[in-house]
Amino acid sequence: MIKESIYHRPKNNFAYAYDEKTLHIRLQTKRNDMEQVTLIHGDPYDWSENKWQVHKKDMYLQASDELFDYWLVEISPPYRRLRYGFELTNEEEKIVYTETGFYNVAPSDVKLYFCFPFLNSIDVFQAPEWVKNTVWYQIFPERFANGNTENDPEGTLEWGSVDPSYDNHFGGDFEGVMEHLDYLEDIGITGIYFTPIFKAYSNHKYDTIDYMEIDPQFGDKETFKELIKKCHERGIRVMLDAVFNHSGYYFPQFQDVLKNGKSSQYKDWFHIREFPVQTEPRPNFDSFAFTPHMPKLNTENPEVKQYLLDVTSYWIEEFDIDGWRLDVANEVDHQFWRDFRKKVKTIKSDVYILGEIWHDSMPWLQGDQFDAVMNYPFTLAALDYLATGTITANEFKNQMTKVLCSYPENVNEVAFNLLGSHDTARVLTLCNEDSRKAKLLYVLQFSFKGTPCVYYGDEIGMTGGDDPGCRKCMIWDKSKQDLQLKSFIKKLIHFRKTEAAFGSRGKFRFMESGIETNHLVYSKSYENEVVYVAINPSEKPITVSIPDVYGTYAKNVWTNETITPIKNSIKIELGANDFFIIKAY
Ligand code: ARE
Ligand code: CA
Repeated sequence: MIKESIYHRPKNNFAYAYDEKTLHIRLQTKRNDMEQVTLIHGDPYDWSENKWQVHKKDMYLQASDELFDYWLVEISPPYRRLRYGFELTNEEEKIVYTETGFYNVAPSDVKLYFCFPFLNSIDVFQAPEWVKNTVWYQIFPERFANGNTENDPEGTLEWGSVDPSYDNHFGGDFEGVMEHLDYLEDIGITGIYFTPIFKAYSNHKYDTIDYMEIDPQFGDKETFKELIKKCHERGIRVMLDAVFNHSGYYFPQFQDVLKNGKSSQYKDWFHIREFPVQTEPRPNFDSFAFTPHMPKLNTENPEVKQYLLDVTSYWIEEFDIDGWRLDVANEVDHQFWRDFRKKVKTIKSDVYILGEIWHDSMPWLQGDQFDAVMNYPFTLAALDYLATGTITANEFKNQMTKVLCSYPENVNEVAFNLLGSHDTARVLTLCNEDSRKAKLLYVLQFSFKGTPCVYYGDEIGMTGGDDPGCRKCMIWDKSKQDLQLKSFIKKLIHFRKTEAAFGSRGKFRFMESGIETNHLVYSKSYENEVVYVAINPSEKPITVSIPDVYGTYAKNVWTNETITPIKNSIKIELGANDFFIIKAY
């Protein structure tokens, strides 16, 4: 037994409250090292005849990556307290692992065990329920649709006449979005994420001038109110971008510091390292990525905090928005986010809080800060596997297993799964414009654990490289839209809504990742059904077998064909660059 590989630590992704009654306990062991893992557990105060009363429950192998196996068990301690350890068995030996180390036999002293002190309801990580059923659509407002040329900024170019550059404008606005709500509703979209809409200098609006004003190029507050109302009438939620890490250069408070230096009343609103303030060659104040256009806000300063929390409440109270996406969330202090969450949830308890973090985000997902993060590790791995082919099916499986096992299951259920955004090259471009590859990516995205988001225009096959290439004007001319791709995505969205196991409640499990064939098979189960998904990105047809098929009946949900399992298994021919989605029940 390789003891060095055995790892567990309570109160994070290894031991957490799944809901008000249930704990999940996970253990990591070296891959293929254990035959069986059993949880030894009891209530710390449950003694009888001077003996601590212990019970046992087998854990199941939830997933494996390149190096490790991850075991999981669900348990509902009657008094919500738990002391526990693990009994590990392989053909060589049987040992017991607890907080104090390894033992040949289970120690009788409760003090030596791991401790989950109490399952307090208020501490349970709980994202808003509606998020699980949401299909997001990301809109970069300056490029979605121009509904009113009167608010166009000076120098606005003809819609789509040239490629986007760092500073050109095309006049997109709220009226444009309103005109196309039918379009969004028809595809099945139930949530819109808008990149920033507050008054700012640039075309992307990440350099805020006034957090209490709508940028005049998008419309006014009345129009925005109307837009929200119209969205809500159609069952579409609205999420805004909160750019609280930094302001813009033309934020009046920063301008005051530029003007009055040390004597400015706002000098502590930022992180100025020395006076006079200078921007060249590098700013002598903290900013986003060294750009002088985005001075970092001092969110530790109570005045700044109050100001930003007022902004937060204002847009919820007055406009009834449903979510905040937090820009550069990981560079802002945790204390700020804790207060932010309290504020948001007291005003409207089911507002969704989504952090923009590209890396491991466990510290923000403990229930006291965010409801989810943008799942860029998924984006990157999915694109590497299916778009550029730089990793194999097996590497994809390993990478995603690692990601999935580094979070609680209730966190994974609401992960924000995207294939691209205004910060990345477009999916189709990364697929070398091969829409067969893009379709496989959508199958993966829509069946994966978490909630999907479509970046505007991807659904009709728009192309574009890295920022600013990925911010082209939406194509509205139907003859230039890939309508086939659009109906493909629409069908997937439909399945998410109608097939329970396909949606985010389904329990996800990798089944196969072909070493030679490079194909991937996984399943999702929910209540009385299991959905099996297979993806074959290779140029060769393959045969995929699914052993131990669940239930009695099976059906290919994509083609509606009935399938008859033979001796409990299914064998299916899968063409090159093809997929299947089979439901067994
Ligand atoms: C513009 C140009 C860039 C140029 C930059 C230089 O487009 O090519 O390098 O200027 O100043 C906004 C605009 C951008 C603009 C930027 C700066 O949308 O167009 O760039 O402002 O003016 C990291 C951060 C993450 C951040 C990304 C971009 O962690 O928070 O970088 N994303 C948000 C928004 C952006 C926005 C800003 C932040 C600033 O979504 O749109 O940019 O408000 C790895 C790293 C990540 C890194 C990621 C992407 O994975 O680990 O940390 O994200 O790559 O680079
Ligand atoms: Ca306009």
